Amino acid sequence: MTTLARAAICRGHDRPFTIEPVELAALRSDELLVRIVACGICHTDLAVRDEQLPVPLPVVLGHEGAGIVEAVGSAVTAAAPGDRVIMSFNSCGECPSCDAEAPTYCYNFFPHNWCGTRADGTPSMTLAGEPMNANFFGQSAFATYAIAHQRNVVRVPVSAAAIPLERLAPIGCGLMTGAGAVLRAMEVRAGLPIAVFGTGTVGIAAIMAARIAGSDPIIAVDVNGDRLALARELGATHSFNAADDAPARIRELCPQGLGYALDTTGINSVIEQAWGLLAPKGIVGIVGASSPADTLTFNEAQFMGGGRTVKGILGGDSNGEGFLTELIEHHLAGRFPYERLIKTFPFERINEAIEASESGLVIKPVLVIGSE
Ligand code: CXF
Ligand code: ZN
Repeated sequence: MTTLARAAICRGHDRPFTIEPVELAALRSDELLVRIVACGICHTDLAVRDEQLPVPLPVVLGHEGAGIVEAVGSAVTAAAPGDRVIMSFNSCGECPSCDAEAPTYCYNFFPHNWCGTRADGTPSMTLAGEPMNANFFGQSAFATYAIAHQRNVVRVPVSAAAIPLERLAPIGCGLMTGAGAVLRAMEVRAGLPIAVFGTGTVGIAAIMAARIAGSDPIIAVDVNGDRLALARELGATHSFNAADDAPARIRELCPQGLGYALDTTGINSVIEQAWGLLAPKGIVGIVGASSPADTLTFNEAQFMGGGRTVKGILGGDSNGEGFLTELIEHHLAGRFPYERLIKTFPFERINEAIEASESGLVIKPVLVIGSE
């Protein structure tokens, strides 16, 4: 049985998203039909709109969806009809990365997340009878219904029954990316200094995670004073304006160097500065999107001599359900108060929500698409 839905169609950077009637394909045995309650907006959605990533347009975006399972295929064990679920990225489950519980580095990431169809090339959605690109991150959740998969659906634990889905939705991408960079990818050790460059969703999630890990000091760097103030409220012990010679201020505060630096900006000069601030054995984590043509330069003696690491990190090295459940537990315990970043918008106001994100007014816009 197919499903009628309404979805926000993205046709490129110079066109507003338009909400139009679509039809979702009949469920396969390993798929779930999710009635979407809410979906966060992430910069990756906008990078696709702007054709900076190889996802075909037009397309239905949205990859921080949460909702209620409406139906499941015969082979699905991840959730059952009526379950509250959050969705994250999809993966193949069969490659060396997936075998090693590192699905953000899935060898088959593109066909499972970004090719516009199911991994086997069949469309999962039509618009006016013609195939529409969808299955974005295995969900395309800027819609009233989405087809999800056994591997990208996480059941909300009973302990979080009182937390609304509009708050849980964004945990499956930006928040997981920042927190996981600190807690999983860099395995930050207590007592060592960390600096986080950029205080958007990913940077502030990293700062909250650094507080959980016991980093000291925790330094936030940005050009936006309001965001630096928020970073201080949520865990940063120090904040420096990037325009105010932040590297010199960091050197003054941490003369032995940083144990960890996390770049969320994707700006080459910022990454190279961060690298130059590392203590022996220090790690600089790179999570910001940069231009595909960019090349970084590091001094070789400093690199090898101090045992320093430059680490590219995708999705915070999340392993899916295990890490997302851990983050929900931190949130319930008050250690991960990311609700401070969220502002909700009705689905119909998707273009306004995007504008609020791009102007810097709102850190994490979340679309409310249906009721619980
Ligand atoms: C992704 C990148 C690939 C792994 C999961 C998260 N980021 C999306 O914005
Ligand atoms: Zn994202």
